[in-house]
Amino acid sequence: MYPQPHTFRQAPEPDEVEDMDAFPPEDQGERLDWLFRTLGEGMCRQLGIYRVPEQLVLSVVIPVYNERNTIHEILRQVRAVPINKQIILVDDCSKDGTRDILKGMMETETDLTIVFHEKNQGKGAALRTGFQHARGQIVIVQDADLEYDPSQYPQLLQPIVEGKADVVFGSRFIGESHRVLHFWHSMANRMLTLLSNFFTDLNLTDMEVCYKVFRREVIQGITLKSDRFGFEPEVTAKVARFQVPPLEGRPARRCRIYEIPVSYNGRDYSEGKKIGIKDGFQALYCIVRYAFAD
Ligand SMILES: Nc1nc2c(ncn2[C@@H]2O[C@H](COP(=O)(O)OP(=O)(O)OP(=O)(O)O)[C@@H](O)[C@H]2O)c(=O)[nH]1
Ligand SMILES: [Mg+2]
Repeated sequence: MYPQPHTFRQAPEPDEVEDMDAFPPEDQGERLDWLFRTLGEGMCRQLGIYRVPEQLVLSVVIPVYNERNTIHEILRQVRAVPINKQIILVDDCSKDGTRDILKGMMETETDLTIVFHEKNQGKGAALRTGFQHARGQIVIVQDADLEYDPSQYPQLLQPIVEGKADVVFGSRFIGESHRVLHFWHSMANRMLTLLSNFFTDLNLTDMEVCYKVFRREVIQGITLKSDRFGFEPEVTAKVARFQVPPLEGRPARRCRIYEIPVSYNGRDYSEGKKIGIKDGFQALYCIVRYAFAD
């Protein structure tokens, strides 16, 4: 990772923070125990009730570019998730007033780590900066628009919490509710996923999804180069190749990847959708490039 020109304010280390949204509060833990005893594991799962260990800290990395209409609401939703969190916001040199909003928050909202890029570089570059500041055991990517629902974090984390996965991808195409939008856009997504799978030998259904969750060692052990939306195919190719180092007699192994259905409240171009055909071609290029090169 090469250094980015940026200024930042680092929130206190997660385990030193006293007034974080600590979870579960005592009675919450008891309530969960009661639910698990009464309903059983299987039923709780079906109802979307999951346990997240109290000592777990989730680093939520939010790349932000011109999101003044949604920044307050996305932060409210992220904070409302009952998990210990480190929230990292990376402003990618917004021009619509978002930067001033975040500067104001630096004074008052001490639970946030806020980083400012001095020039616009793209989502991939913003994420690289964010990952460098991550201190939690697990790291999730959260877009700053309101297309994805943070209340799904407990479910997305579950395969890692249970020790079954090193990386979890959300998927908008396997069952959860989603807004019905453009046919050709979703076809392009599926074609890009297919081509990516062809080279990575993974059977993902949604390579371009925002919700990607990593054990911190994995994402900090990968060197990322794409500045813009090439991040998605690049990180997918590199995760597919990533070797988890040997541990306590266990040999090195490939990363274990899970997919979890996520809901998707996609926005339309009239509502601020920015991604376009150019980004599709860039993704295509990145799929082929990172299949063969690091
Ligand atoms: N478009 C864009 N987004 C950026 C940039 N830097 C950071 N981001 C953030 O990256 C996230 C994803 O960007 P979006 O434009 O929503 O991309 P998307 O969800 O793939 O596509 P849309 O359909 O346009 O929403 C958002 O949180 C942006 O604020 C940038 O240079 N351009
Ligand atoms: Mg978006």
